[in-house]
Order: sequence, then structure tokens, then C-alpha cells
Amino acid sequence: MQKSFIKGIVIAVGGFVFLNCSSVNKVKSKSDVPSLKEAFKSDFFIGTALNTAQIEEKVPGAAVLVPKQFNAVTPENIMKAEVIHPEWNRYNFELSDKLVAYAKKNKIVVNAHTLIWHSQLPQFVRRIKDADSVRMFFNEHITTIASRYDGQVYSWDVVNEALNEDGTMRRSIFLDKLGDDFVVEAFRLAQKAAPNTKLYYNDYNIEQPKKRAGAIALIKKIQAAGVRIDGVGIQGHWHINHLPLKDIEESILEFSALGIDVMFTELDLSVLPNPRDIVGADVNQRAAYEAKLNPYTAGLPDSVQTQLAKSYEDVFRLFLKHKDKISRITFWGVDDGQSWLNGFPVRGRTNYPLLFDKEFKPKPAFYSVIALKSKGK
Ligand code: 9MR
Repeated sequence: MQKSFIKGIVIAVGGFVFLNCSSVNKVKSKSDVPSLKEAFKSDFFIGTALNTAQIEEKVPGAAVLVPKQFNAVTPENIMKAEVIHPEWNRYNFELSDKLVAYAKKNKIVVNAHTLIWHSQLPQFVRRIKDADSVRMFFNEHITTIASRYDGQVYSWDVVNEALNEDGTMRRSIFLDKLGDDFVVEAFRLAQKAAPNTKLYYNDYNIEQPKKRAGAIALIKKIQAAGVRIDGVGIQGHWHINHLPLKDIEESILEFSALGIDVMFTELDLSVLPNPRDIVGADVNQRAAYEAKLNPYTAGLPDSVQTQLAKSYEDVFRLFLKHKDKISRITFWGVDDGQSWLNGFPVRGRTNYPLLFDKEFKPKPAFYSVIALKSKGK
């Protein structure tokens, strides 16, 4: 009787110890995954782009990961004109209000994207023929949206992708109907509507010399007009085989010499073969699917995984070198499964461009970035 009582206690205590150990282990293994936003908290914001399901917290993996890893979010699509302003007299603020509430709840800043962009325009704008109506849309769109979220969002990409690769102004409905000054005018309107929000110009490939010179001229023009511009976003859609480190460093120096913040706003590193050497993010550039363009459907080989980790390490080492000039690094997506690069420039591929895999697990690239801080490399 006594024996079995003691045995019972031993089992109970053993069970308690076992349970405790396993729950400690669980807690430990969770907290063992370091946090990007913690690691870089004295350097720059660490952001991610969120899609609709993630904003609505319908993706359990993202709902757990995002508040732990990131302190800045950019809406991947829901603040673009075709979603937020579908008809002349109708705005749809449902999802952007949700985003703002989600960010507030999780103490995350919102980098709103984007007020003026030639792409993803609503049908009614694409049908407009006369300049006065374009001007009316332009004024009302910027004023209504920017004032609604003033002080609620941290920043706006006021104008997105207004430049060609050679640094000249890209042809668009805005350039055609409003003329060269439309970028200055967009910032002027945004400044009036959103005095408490930072205002940025955002583009891809502006680390490249010719396009960079165009961006610098554009920013100087805004400044010369006495209009506020607080920063420039270099998107950062690059490839592990062509990481333009020298151009990136020169851009950080040249843009920050204009007295504005420099950000990397849509960072991802493609690992897939690049048909026709497409560089950047012009969504009109497409190529047809071929199996040889999609080699890693069954997983990423170790050698490529290592190359990805090394590329991320190299670029983050550069970011840290210039942390006094850089205010934010945002990844274009939370996990590989979400990335637009599974569909661009070839539809239906399996790409691996981010720090978390499609199961939301940190990849070797995540650890190589974190190690730059933990080992003080
Ligand atoms: O990631 C976005 C994708 O879901 C959209 O289909 C696409 C439509 O144009 O836009 C993507 O995001 C773009 C961003 O808004 C601006 N820079 C380039 C990004 C990748 O195309």
C-alpha cells in the first residue's frame, strides 16, 4: 500500500517534472527563434507586405509571425486605387481601416502604398479622356485618402514608379494629361492633406545609375518647389546572381545627401532562372512557362539555399554599414508561399525569395541576417 503510494508520488512528481520540462522546452524552442524587429531595433524598422488574408488574420502562421518579427507593414494591394477607390464617388475603406486597426493593436507602423501609380488604376480612370477629369480624380483621390489616414499611417508612398529605366519620366495617364509636374503636385496635395505623415517617392531599379539620376532630379525638383518629401524607397527586387551591391551603396550615399530618409521597401531575392534578363518589377514584362524555368518545385537545393543566405547576409551587412542613413527595410511578403515572384515574370513557378518558408519557418537566410547582429559581424 505504502509502496504503491510512494510509487504514485514518484510517478506524479516524475510526470510533473516531465510535463514541466516539455512545456519549458516548448516555450524555449519558440523563444529560440530570434526576432528581426528586436535584433535591428536600434538600426531601422523591419517591415513586411501584407495581403488581404493576412490583414484579416485568416492565415494562422502569419498572425503569429508578423507581430513577433516585424514593426512595420505595407499593404501589398489594398490601398491601391483600384481597390480603395473603385468608382468616382465611392471609396472602399473597409480593408485599409482593418489594416490600421491591426497595426495599432500590434504596435506596428503602417507604410501606406500608394497614392499615385500608373498601374492598378480603377476602370473609370482608364476610361477618362479629358485632362480636367484626370486632374479632378488626382486631387480628390489624394486629398480624400491622405487626409483620412493622416497621423494613422506613418508614411505614404505618394508616387510610385514614375520613371523609365533611362531616368526619363514614364508615359502614363498622369504624365500625358497633367504634364511633367504631376509628381510635384502629388506631393503638394499630400503635404496639405497629411501634415503628420511622412511622404516618400518609391521605385524599382533606382539604385541603377541612369534611373537613380532621374530619381535624384525628381526629388530635387520637389524640394526646389518648396514641397515636402521625407524619403525615397528603393524597392529592392533583386536576384541572388546579380545583387548590385556597389550600386546600392552609391544610391544610399547619393539619396541621403539630398537630406532625406533612404528605405528598402519591397525587398526580395529571386533564386529562379531569369528569362530574357528581366530586371526589376515592371508587371507588364512576362514570359511563357517552361519546366526548365521552374527547377525547384521539390525544394531548394542546399547550394542555392546557401547562396540565398549569403546574398542576404551581404546586403544586410551593407544596410548596417549605413544604418544612420536607412530608416526601414521591408520585405515584399511574409513567407515564400505569398510572394508575387511565384507568378512573375513567369506564372506558376515556385520561388524562395524571402526569409521565411511557406510553412512560416525561418530559413538559413533568416539566421544569416540575424547573425550579423548576434555575433557583431
Ligand atoms: O505584390 C503585388 C502583386 O500582388 C500585384 O499583383 C501586383 C500588381 O501590379 O503588384 C505587386 O506589388 C508591386 C508593388 O505594388 C509595386 N512595386 C512592384 C511590386 C511587385 O510587382
